[in-house]
Amino acid sequence: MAIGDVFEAAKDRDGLPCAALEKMMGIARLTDAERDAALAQMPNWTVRADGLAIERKLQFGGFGEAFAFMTRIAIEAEKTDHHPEWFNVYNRVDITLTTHDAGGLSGRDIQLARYIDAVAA
Ligand code: H2B
Repeated sequence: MAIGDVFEAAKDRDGLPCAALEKMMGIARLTDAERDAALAQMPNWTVRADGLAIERKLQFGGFGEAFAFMTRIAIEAEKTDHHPEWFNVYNRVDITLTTHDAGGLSGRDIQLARYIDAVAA
């Protein structure tokens, strides 16, 4: 078996690198094809102009709702040790996801984006 096949086999059912693989290799940047395949399922997210992050803007009924949402995301971020960059004014939350440890987008950003979509739905 070629080494590339081993990496393929270590991906989870969403095609993202599994935790064991990340532990061995460091956090892998997504290829453009992996990024585009993931984003095809996530219409609320756009790729930042430099290609290194994804962005979504949300609006809520007021500050309380926005902050309650942020609290849920913050708890998940702490659990998974992966944190959003975000900007909040009153009922608006603008989110940028990128992986500092990878210098760009990784599977962790996709996982957090999916969580955010589920909470916002
Ligand atoms: N969040 C994000 N978005 N990217 C990271 O690379 C990252 C993080 N790294 N949260 C984590 C924390 C790292 O700094 C700690 C030491 O595990």
